[in-house]
Amino acid sequence: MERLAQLALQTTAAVGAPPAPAHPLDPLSPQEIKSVSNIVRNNYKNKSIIFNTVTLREPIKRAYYEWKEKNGPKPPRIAYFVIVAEGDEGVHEGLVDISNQELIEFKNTTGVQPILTPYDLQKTENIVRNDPEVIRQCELSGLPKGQMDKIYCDAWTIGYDERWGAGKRLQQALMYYRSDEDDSHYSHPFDFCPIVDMNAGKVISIDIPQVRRPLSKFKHSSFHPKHIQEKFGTKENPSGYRDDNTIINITQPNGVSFKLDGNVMTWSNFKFHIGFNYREGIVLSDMTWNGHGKPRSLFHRISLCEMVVPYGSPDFPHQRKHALDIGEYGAGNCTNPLALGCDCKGVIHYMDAHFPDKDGEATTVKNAVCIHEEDDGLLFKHSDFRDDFQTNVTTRGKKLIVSQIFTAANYEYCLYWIFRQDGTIKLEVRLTGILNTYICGDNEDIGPWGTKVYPNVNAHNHQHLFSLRLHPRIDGDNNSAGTSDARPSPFPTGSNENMYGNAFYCDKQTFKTVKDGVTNLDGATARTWDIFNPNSIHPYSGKPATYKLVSTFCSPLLAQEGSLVRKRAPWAANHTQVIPYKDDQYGYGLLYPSGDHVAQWSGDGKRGMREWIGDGKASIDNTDIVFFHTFGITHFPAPEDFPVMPTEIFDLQLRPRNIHLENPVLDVRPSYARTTKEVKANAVGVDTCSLTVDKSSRLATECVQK
Ligand code: ABN
Ligand code: CU
Repeated sequence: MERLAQLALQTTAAVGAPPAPAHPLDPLSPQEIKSVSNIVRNNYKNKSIIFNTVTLREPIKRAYYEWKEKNGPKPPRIAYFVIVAEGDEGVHEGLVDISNQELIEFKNTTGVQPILTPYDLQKTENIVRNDPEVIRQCELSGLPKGQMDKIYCDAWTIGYDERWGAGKRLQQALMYYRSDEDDSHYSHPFDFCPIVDMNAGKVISIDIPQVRRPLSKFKHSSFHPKHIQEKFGTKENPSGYRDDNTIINITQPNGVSFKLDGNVMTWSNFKFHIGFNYREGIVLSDMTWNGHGKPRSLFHRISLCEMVVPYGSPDFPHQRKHALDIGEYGAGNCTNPLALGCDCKGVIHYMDAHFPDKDGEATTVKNAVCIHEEDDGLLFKHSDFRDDFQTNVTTRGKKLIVSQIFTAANYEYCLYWIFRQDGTIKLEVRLTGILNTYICGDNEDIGPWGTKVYPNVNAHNHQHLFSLRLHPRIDGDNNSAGTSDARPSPFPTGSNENMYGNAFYCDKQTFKTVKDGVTNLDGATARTWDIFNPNSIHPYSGKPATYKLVSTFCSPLLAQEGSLVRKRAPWAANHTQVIPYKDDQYGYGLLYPSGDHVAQWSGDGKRGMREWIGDGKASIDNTDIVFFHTFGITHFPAPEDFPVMPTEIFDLQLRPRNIHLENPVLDVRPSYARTTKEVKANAVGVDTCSLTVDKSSRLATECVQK
């Protein structure tokens, strides 16, 4: 029996244990974080330690459903921690049983490095500013003496550099100059890159290009109001902002239609748990659909489990730029506090997120998760031409949005998990923030590897690729997956089977083994993917209950075989991988496809996805599976992306197919409905949307322009 399954049998909490939250998947509370830190600190009394991670170790799937569905014991509260101990290589990591106030495992893992926290990033700038050789290089580049307070660096993990391997904890400092504190430093990159040993607290090397590029003398380009005023302000319009700033509000006079019980959301027919952790950020679990009193399970767990941003410049040391932002920094660790009416509009419910600081005290990011509803346009409509379209039913929909925004140094990633009333689950990503920039000389030919987005500013080509992790549970634990391709009939025009040449069909291939599950988008066949329960057959269509993944923003990974990024992000080279699910010894498993400790992994050996794929022979048909989907875009920068990018939007959808008996939104109250008889009798029918009813909609001609 797994250790956690054994622990699940001991249900009483020890004296001094903090109260357990209501739901076993709830993130650790501030009290729980503190209590874990105390236990860990006691165990490392003789060492100087820095807390890196304290997070919930989610219960194994079986224990969870035994509690949830079979009246079994509540799974124990287990925390996973990572600390860095002075003088020790690698990480110290382990597990604390919070309920029993007991350290149940701890070890020093070497050859790996921990995730970078905001504390680690902030520390580096000071180290760099005070290093004599960095100061000399800044001055050589043209920085006047005594201006080191104007030097900034974006601290990145080194990725992997074979000169040092994984023995030291290293950052590469991407260097910039800010002419004043409110400037955007990305207009003024330096050409050299210091390497910082974080544990030693010093610069250990500086990568300096053979051809030097002096610091740009061009004025910075920025985007704060004072800079907009400088750029565009006129006597008539001092602010410089265009004057089309009429307000659009979302009004919900009767409040929201979602219900939150702690972290458990009920909205429309959906029910699911909203979790949040340092690494994946938002995690949606135990998702069910309850249509007409029949609850059905859909997904056990959905999250973004990894991402990579590989850059395309062949010049050393830019090959090191391939941030695995979720595994190396954390979509949770880097999450923003959100502002009411700014980041999302309407009637908002927020959830806070809690993390340990370096001393193990709990810190809180207020308003880390935003939950709200918006109008979703038409849900369905039909009118009858026979009476000039007066007979009609028009039903508007609304959507539920669970969102967060995280900042990966220069970039912002805005993540919107969107639920539609018809059972569709959508993930929308909005990419904004600032391009990673590098200096270019006045007349330099930068080749095809980037774009000059501003004088002396080269923005390298790059990609933003995500791994979406779907653990389905459609009508039960045994699920399958496969491709779905639109194909013309294999029979030629004029043949008995295709006399007129017009026949086409949907070619569905079920993945039998892990090897089959490694597939790619095929634009020529409008490929989608099915995740389905082969044991749950629709009474009309005879087809299995399915969630269909529709995802077209699927750039191929452009780095070649043998490249560092291909080795370190083995999941990124294909658009799908499907793995039979296995619990970890100590909890929920198969989480991170670039491994548990991503920073400074060389990409060699079997970790994460490479280990899970193994020889590819394992069966994935009609069993408990995890479906990984790589999606994202390739970004060839343009001047329009500078000094800050207008949001670039890409998305994907999971749509129910052969799950519901018929259109699942027939029971959404129509906005307007008039039958043919009502039209003939001049009766109104149902009307919740016309100008006489909906007081918030008006004719533009009747609005006073201010
Ligand atoms: N994109 C690299 C990165 C992410 C977060 C923090 C620092 C650097
Ligand atoms: Cu980009």
